[in-house]
Amino acid sequence: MTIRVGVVGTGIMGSDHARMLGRIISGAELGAVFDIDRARAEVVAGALPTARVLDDPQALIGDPDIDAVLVASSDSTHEALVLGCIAAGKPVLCEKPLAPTAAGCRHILDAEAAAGRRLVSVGFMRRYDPGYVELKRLLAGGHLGLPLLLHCVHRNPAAPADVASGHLITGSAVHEIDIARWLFGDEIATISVHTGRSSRAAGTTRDPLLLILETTGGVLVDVEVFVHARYGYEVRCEVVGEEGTVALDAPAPTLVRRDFTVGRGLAADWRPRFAEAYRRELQDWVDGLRGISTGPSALATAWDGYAATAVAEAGVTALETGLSQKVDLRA
Ligand code: ISE
Repeated sequence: MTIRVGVVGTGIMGSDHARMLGRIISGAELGAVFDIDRARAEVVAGALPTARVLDDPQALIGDPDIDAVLVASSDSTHEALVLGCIAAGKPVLCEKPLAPTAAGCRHILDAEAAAGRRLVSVGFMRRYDPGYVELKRLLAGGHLGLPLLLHCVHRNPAAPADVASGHLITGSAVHEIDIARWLFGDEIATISVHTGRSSRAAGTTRDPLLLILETTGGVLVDVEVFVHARYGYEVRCEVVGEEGTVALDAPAPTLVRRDFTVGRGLAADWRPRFAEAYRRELQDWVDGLRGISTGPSALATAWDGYAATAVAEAGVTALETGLSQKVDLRA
């Protein structure tokens, strides 16, 4: 059985996903694509013989020849598209965020509950990164003893200047929010956000930001998010436990010796850094739809998408007010 996937949004991420579904992921084919820029959708479909270009995303969702939908369009469109998939009874993998507001995510939770079956997955791909997977395995095996702290660094070389500072939380640090919940199996109880001197490249945006989160189990998590770091893309973290620590440091396959120095290359953005994670995530989603999964899935659920957005939303309030915020998740 082959899963015919429709992709909504063929920008940077959507076109990568479409190519992977069409060429690399076993058991899947690209059935149709939609983008507000039809020419962009045509380029993607042109490279894959099975794909049609459709002019309406809701028509793509309802198309009888489409078995499942991947949503990679702009954030503000996610809620309506995911609700459309639930109404059509189609499984959907939605790029993060599930919806930009916690209220929007709650609509999705309600609709999925009313539908009576799990249809929604959210693209928090780091859960499939071999480094994070190993970190979680070590934690679960008790190798570090009781976890106490998680230190995180999330740096991008460049980003548009003058964007709302909260976007660093909702667009970037939201990955650390999800990974902290996933690693420790806890919700986030509080969040505070700290600013200091900003990079001049950021314009009016406060960049970097320092987030401090506390999980319901009492683990403290600090996140440096810095999207004008210039030198390269880097995601690192270290868990400190009672018995020891474990660090995740982006493994670059090459080591360059030159000019009396030894150095590892760095990615320019998240796509090469997390290419394997994206591949494994898509394969797991498709295997689940085909009913051939060999173990439990790590895919983020609608609840995970809701929790991440709710924490990020509280983070934006913390940034704006300068006050630590409690995160109130619905029961
Ligand atoms: C960006 O906004 C993303 O969505 C990527 O997934 C992330 O890895 C990147 O660092 C973010 O800035």
